[in-house]
Amino acid sequence: MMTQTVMMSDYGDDDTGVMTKTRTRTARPPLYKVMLLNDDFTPMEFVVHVLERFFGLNHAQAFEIMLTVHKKGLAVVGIFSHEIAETKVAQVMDAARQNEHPLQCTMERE
Ligand code: TYC
Repeated sequence: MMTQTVMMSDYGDDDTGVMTKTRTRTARPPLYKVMLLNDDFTPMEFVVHVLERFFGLNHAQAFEIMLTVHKKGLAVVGIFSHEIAETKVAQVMDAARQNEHPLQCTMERE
């Protein structure tokens, strides 16, 4: 059995009865937008494939985002922690390079 003694100091009360503890705010880790950029050469089917493979989108969702990029020039594909965002960007850029497409993927702090 565990026993525990709670002391005045645990409440920030020193022996004079003066409160000395201050609240510490814990910041949430920053998030990053991963964006896909349009170009005139990457085939639409390749972009759809990349979105399905690396962003867990179904075919309809992937096609819709691809069309948004095609029409507007860019779109946010997802929002992630720094490490996950870097991995997604690297996966897309590697796949584009391996297939000799100029597709560009970037990340930006939210
Ligand atoms: N604009 C390209 C085409 O007409 C298609 C495309 C869409 C390319 C999205 C890149 O991120 C992109 N073949």
